[in-house]
Amino acid sequence: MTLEIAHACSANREFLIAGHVRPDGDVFGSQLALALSLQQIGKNVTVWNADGITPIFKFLPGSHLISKPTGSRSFDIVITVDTATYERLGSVREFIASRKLLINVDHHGTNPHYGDINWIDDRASATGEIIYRLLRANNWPLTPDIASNLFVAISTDTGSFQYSNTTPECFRTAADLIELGADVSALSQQCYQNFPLARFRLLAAIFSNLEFASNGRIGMFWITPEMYATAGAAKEDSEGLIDYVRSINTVIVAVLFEQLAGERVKISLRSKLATIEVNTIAQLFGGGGHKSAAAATLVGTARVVQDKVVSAITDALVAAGMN
Ligand SMILES: [Mn+2]
Repeated sequence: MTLEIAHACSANREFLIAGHVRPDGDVFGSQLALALSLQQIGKNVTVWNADGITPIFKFLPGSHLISKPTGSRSFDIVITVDTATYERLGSVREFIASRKLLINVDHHGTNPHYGDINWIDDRASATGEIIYRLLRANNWPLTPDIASNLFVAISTDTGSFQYSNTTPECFRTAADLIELGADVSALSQQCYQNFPLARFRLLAAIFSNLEFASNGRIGMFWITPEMYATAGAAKEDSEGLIDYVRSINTVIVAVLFEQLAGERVKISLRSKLATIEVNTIAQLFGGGGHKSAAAATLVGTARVVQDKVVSAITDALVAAGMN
């Protein structure tokens, strides 16, 4: 796979690195690491994300390279990273029709291989881990700035090396990245101890409206546009709040219901147990993701959606021997 990608890259010059909407540390870290490395071998690199850069990730080296799509352009190669479906590129899709080749690099097992070349490895802790292998295999530059981006990609996607995707390979990669110049303490402070107060106002609102089902095994909460407004919070301020709910001792599956326009509800699912695979549950509703973290979007009233999702999770809990 690396050979195929290396060959395609060496023969071309105009690159776009794109990633998914509602961006996270893995997508930004992967986008920037790849962009900085390709720039150093003389490529023209554009980096687009439909949502632009999130304030908390502005510290990432090279973050100024990230912009929202600026209009239709002609690219030789479009590389998507960490993007489980083509739709997840959001508005970027409208501007990349003119391209020779689409390369799809991702670690979501549900990825339908929408690229011309696909490197999908669901054993990789983060897409950043795959990008690291790509750079290493091709002998492309791995500067301290690039290592820092990859370290953040892996750290954030593993919940700071706590989730079940934290493999020996993931730690080996992280160790290499530290040797290459990633500053663990400085990067962790930027990622985990640098949130605006509005995020905690949102968290307070969430915790005063928690709901439980299945003897506390399912912990769930809603986020509405009104809650964002009252807290003075931005969309990205809710990123990761679901982890607080998962951390309650009885909870095995945490669910976030997010009210979108037009009776649409986005659900995010997190599982604490290997036997409860939430991507299978998300797929019932047309979504996807990882075994321990997945999402889907449903249409319906709040009550109907919540009942459907709770009953699907309850079925999974019963199937795993819990009732
Ligand atoms: Mn990821």
